[in-house]
Order: sequence, then C-alpha cells, then structure tokens
Amino acid sequence: MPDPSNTEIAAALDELGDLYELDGAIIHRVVAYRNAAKAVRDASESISSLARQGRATELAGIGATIQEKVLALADTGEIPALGRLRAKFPPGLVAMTHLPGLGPKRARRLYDELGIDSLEALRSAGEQQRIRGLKGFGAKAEDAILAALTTFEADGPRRREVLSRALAVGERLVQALRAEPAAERVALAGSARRMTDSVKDLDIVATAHDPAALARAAAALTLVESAATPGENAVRLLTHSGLHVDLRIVEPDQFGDVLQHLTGSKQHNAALREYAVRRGLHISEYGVLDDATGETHRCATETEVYALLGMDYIEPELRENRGELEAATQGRLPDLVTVGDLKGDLHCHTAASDGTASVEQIALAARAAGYEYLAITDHSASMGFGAEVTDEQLRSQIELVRATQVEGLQLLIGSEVNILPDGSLDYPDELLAELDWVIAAVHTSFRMPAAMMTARIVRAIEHPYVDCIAHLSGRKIERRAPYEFDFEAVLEAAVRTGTMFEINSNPDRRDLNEVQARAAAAAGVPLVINCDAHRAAGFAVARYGVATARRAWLGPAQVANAESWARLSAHTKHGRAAGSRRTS
Ligand code: DGT
Ligand code: CA
Ligand code: CA
Repeated sequence: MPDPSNTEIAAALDELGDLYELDGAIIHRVVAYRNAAKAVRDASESISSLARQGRATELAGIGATIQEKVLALADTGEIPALGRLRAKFPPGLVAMTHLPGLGPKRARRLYDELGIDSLEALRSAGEQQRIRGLKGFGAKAEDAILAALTTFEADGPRRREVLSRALAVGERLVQALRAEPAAERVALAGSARRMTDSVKDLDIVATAHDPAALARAAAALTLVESAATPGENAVRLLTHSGLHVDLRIVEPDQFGDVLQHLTGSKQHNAALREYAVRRGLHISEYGVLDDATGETHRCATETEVYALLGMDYIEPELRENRGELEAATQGRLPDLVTVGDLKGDLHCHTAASDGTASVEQIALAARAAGYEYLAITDHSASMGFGAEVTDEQLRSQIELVRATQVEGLQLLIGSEVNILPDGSLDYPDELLAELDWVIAAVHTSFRMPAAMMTARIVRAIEHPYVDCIAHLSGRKIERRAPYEFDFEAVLEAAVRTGTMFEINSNPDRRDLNEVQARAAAAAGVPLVINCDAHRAAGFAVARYGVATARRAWLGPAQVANAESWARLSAHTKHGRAAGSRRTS
C-alpha cells in the first residue's frame, strides 16, 4: 500500500473537522482539524514521510495527536475516530455542509427535522417547497439553496488553485530545477506567469545539456509526489500540494519560441498566429516560418519572436488578447506599474480590530516593506465579527496613532467603515471628519437585490468623507462570487464625486478585478493598491494587487499610492475639504 498523499491526508482531516462539527464538538477541535488540513495541503513535502520520522509536528498546525492520526492512516489505511464518526452520519450530510451558504449547523437541522440526508434529497425537498416551512429558513433561503445546488453541480468539486498557493510551489520548483546539474535555463510559463487570479496547472520550460537526466531529476524532487514516466524532453508531475506541472525541456535556440507558446494565453496565441499569417508568417512553438523563403527562424528569446512580427516585447500579464497586439505594433504598450513604485499603503488592521500587530509593529513592517506612509484603518463598529472599534475606541486610537512616531514613516489615522444595508455609515460625520483617510466597504448583507446593492454603494460613495471604496465586488477567488450590483452606475458615482477605488492585494480577493480596474482607470478614477494587512508579514501580498493592476494595463500615473502622501491627499475628499478650509 503506497503512503497516503498530502491531498488524501488533508481530505481526511477536513472530513474529521466536518464530522466533529456535525457532532457538536467544541469549536477549537473543529478549527484544529481544519488548520491541520490546510497545513498539510500547503506543505511542499510528503507528510506521510515526515510523520514516519516524527517530524510532521514541525509544521505549524500539526500536533502530536494529528501526527498519530496521519501514522494510523499510513499504516492501517484508516483513522479510527474517522470511522466512528462516519458511522454516525449519512455520507450525504457531509456533502450538504459544503454547500455554500448552508454549513454544518443548518445542514444538521435539515437532517434532524426533515430527514434530508443527501444533496439529491435536498434538491427534491427544495423543489417541493418543504424547506421554507422550517423555522429560520423561509422562501428566500430555499431559493438560495436551490441556486447553490445548481452552481455546485455545474462547477463540480474540482477547483482551480488560487495564484498565491500555486506560486508558492511553482517558485520553489523552479529554484529546485535550477539547482540540478543537468539544468541550464528554467522558467515558469502558462497562466502562473501571466499572474491570473487562479491556475489549473503549472507550466515550466527548461533547457538542459542532458534533457533526459533533468526529466528524471524533476520526477525525483522532494516537492514532487508522483510523476508520469519521464520522456526524452517532457514530464508531467504532481506536487504534494496536488498541483499538476507540465515540464518541457527544449533546445536553447528555441527557448523563446516555446516559452512564448506555453505562456499563452490561448487567445493571445490565436490572435498572434492570425496576425502573423496576414504577414506571410507561420508562428508555432517550433519557430517562425517565413512563407516567402521557406526558412524557419528559431528564437532563443521572446523579444526576438515579437520582433520578427514587428512588435515590441509584450509583458506576460498583458497577453490576453485585449488590445496588446495592436499596441505592440504601434509602440504604445503601457509602462506597467511595479511593486517598487508603491510609496505607501492605505488599508491595514491592528489588534484594535481583527489584526494581530500593534500600531507600532505594523508601522515598522510597512517601513521595512519600503513604504513612506501607512494608514491604520481598523474596522468600524458594525462589521459584525466581534472585532470592531467603537466611537470611543476610535477617539483613543486617533490619539495613539498621532502619538506614535516611526522614523521615516508617516502614520495616518483612518478607518475601514462598514457600509450599512441602507448605505449609511456607522460613525458620526464629525468623527469621520477628524480622520486623514476613510475607506468604506460592504461586509454584511451580501445577498440583497442588485438595485438595492447599487443604491447602497452609491450612497456611500456620495458621502462627503468617504475617500475610497475597498474591495468593491466582495468576491473571494474560487470561493465566493461577487455580490450583484451595477458596476457602471457605481463607477459613474465615483467619477462624479471624486472617490477612489481600491485594488485589494489579498490574493484571495484581488478586488477590483483587472477588467473593472481598467475601466475605472479609463474613466479617470484613481486606484489605490492596498495590502489589507492583518499582521506584520501582511505586506508581502502587494505583488498580487500589482499583478492585477498590470493586467489592467495600469502605469504608475494611474495608481494613487505610487504618489507621495502630500500629492495623493490633495485629491482625497479629506484633503480637498482641508484645502477649501485653508483657502476660505
Ligand atoms: P490554466 O488553465 O490556468 O492552466 O491556463 P494556461 O494558460 O496555463 O493553460 P494551459 O496550461 O492549458 O496551457 C499552457 C499554454 O499552452 C497556454 O497558455 C497556451 C498554450 N496552449 C495550450 N493549448 C493551446 C491551444 O490549443 N492553442 C494554442 N494556441 N495554445 C495553446
Ligand atoms: Ca497552466
Ligand atoms: Ca498545462
């Protein structure tokens, strides 16, 4: 019997968490299993083999109890506690708890009170309108369950990996391959190189003086759980984190051709091929064939590939067939913003709300990240997670932030104010007026009709002290769809009132998305790229917000926090109000 893979172990731990929750266990135990599952899924080495060495406990989130369970699974093929709990509940009930919007408590009630024990039974109960009679559910909840079932069935359980998790493995894999004696050049290609929101798999291109040796070495890396039989110049790998990897090993003189081909996107490549045909050229991963001469040009670099077509080099983030070919031909590709262009960050949390760091700790981290200024923006009073700042607490936080001195960093006092369902805010205007910077965001009541949600956000945008809207769409990549609202109407309101929009850099959000960010910038709305840090290490995610900005074609001039605070704040509502007070 082969050792269980990390994916199998994580699934077993998650199932334990789910079953304990259905069983009504204390929440700490449930959370412990879920955290352990996440640690296993994120691990880059085999947890079975770590557990056999007694070293699985070195991972944060895995204690002796869980290590024992992993060993039991590896030795006997089962975890006793899991067997016991499985016998207690019908298997379909666990599937019900995974339905978005349902969860274990509500699933358990459907089972206890209506005998619903599977997704099929849930669908027929919904269709027969038997759920709406249950206390706390109602017709709206019933409709939501049926809608969730429909999306769930359409999407299937297999999800794409969020970019940050894929890159964590992909970048280590590239490093490990570069360290192999047989390797020469190694580069990430595919959607991960284009920095898309999520990826299906990783694509890597390499050159080697002994391609077969590199393919064999790749299959034997500690990051790799299993591999297809290595070919002469390609191998397909599966990492411990469950990601598939396509590795191609090519001749040095065609590295540019293959890297260009495998970076994609498919749409970019198709448009490029069509463009080439019109010029008597055939482009493929094997080179650029000239119809007139019958000669195939092989390119060692991508720059040569694009130059043969009369184009400037196109950054991978732009390769989506969204106008980049025309721009590259006409020499008008944008100079894209970089992480180094960011001068400050205007959205972070401290221990005063749901963050972990003190004001000073997060300020020092921002300075270490190279920023000149930082706005402290803890949650306002009604966010709803029990980690909020009341009016009184905000008053003392204003004093604390004003009194905190960090050499080389300008600290600003702000707030991430909750937009209530009717679009009003939950601090009095006089208090908001005292702050340097206010971002507003929706954190509750996501499921209102689109027209109401639009009106709600527009009202917040029209507020005289709301400088910026944070994570406008509310999406969580691969987990939660954006709420329904009219983006055009909201954008119009931002233009009209001089309100900025955030690109939230949290890799699970990246919100605005690239299409909205491009539209906002085109309409003249300044965009602020914010880390939304909840801990000192939280500024590392800036690269994901910047990637979204780059995929939105943004240069530093369209990014508000690529400016100094002095210049940025002249364009905020707080800054404009102060300016008009000074001149009047
Ligand atoms: P994903 O779905 O996140 O893995 O996205 P990609 O872009 O990494 O897609 P993948 O892994 O299927 O293929 C890698 C690249 O190979 C893709 O970006 C472009 C190229 N490619 C793959 N299939 C085709 C195709 O049918 N036509 C063309 N022109 N290129 C393709
Ligand atoms: Ca891919
Ligand atoms: Ca692929």
